[in-house]
Amino acid sequence: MQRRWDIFCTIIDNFGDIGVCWRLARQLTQDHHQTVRLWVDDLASFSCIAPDVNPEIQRQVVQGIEICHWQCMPAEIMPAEVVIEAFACELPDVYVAALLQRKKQPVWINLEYLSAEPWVTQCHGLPSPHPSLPLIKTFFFPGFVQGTGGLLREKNLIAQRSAFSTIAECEFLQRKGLLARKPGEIRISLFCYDTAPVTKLIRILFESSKPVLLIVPEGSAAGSIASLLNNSSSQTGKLIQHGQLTVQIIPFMEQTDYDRLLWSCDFNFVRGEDSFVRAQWAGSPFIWNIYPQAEGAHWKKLDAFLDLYTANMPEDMADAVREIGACWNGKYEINSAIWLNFLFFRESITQHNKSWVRQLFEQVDLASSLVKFAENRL
Ligand code: TRH
Repeated sequence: MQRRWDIFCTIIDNFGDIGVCWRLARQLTQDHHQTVRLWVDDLASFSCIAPDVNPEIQRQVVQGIEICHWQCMPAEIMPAEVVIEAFACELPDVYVAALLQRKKQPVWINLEYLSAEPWVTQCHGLPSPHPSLPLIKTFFFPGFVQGTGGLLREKNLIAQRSAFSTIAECEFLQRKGLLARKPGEIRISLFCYDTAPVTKLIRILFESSKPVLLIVPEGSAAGSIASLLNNSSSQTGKLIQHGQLTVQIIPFMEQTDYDRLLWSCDFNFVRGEDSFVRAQWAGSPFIWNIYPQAEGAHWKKLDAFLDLYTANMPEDMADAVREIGACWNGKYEINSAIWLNFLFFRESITQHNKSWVRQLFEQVDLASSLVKFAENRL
């Protein structure tokens, strides 16, 4: 049934919150024919991943989704039938007051961050009564296993991925002004936090026996690479050459183009939540820079994911994956041997990723889980 959905997103830092909400909004609209209104508190950041969004316009329709700035919520707001509060952002008081006026309780979902930790299956779907009002929220946890809400995955993902032939890749590279593929070259995309040992990686890549193209979106990693290579500017479009290594600094891409960038690379360094999931759909070996949390809470999260992901790998391959993951997140120092060991397993990791994706496909995707959950409640 076509329902009305309100998704609320505050952009705390970075792009993960809006990245997830934007994908979810598009999947609910395109795959499930739902009517979606997306409330965002920072349209300028949003427009970095969705350039069709005009940060000057407080209320606009993009790809069939009504996008509203939080500030433009009228006092007489009519709430939707399904309300998603993304990542525990707090709904505006006026909206909560309007929810109370509804004859039928809305389906109010608190969409949580992604984690592979075992407790997620116990908390997914738990009710959370409002402390003072007769309203109930439900915790919805994305995840990698049955008993969670699943992962964001559009219906035509596999079809699109398979249609990304060599010709489609060449067209994409050309359209984005990216260097064409050279024979024998290793292509790497690099998206990471400031804490990642980028300069160490660059020194390792200098020594590569094969040509390496490192594609880096503009930002602080690009800046530190440019200064390491004695290049005064990290302006976009810039090519920096050092031995076998070429670095191409690129502007931030529209989200679906970023997905294609991941498809076109042999290795993807990704971070946070959304690019991390997209690297898994892309299928090439990936290295995850996890969002650092207070008191090292992210280590458990990293281990929980690696436990699941490496479960069916031979031991030496699992060790290589674990080792580079630990180093990239700052547990030990990364060095050439660790990188070369990971590189050695390139083909087998790619094969493993195919079965990993098949395993993930056995789960219902997040948007479908949400639609089903809402429909059962309404
Ligand atoms: O930006 P992030 O670091 O987001 C993080 C995480 O979500 C983290 O869990 C959360 O706590 C924190 O934000 C607040 O990384 P993430 O999750 O990969 O999101 C980046 C988004 O940006 C993703 O949707 C992909 C998109 N993107 C583009 O659209 N174009 C680009 O060129 C690049 C590099 C990314």
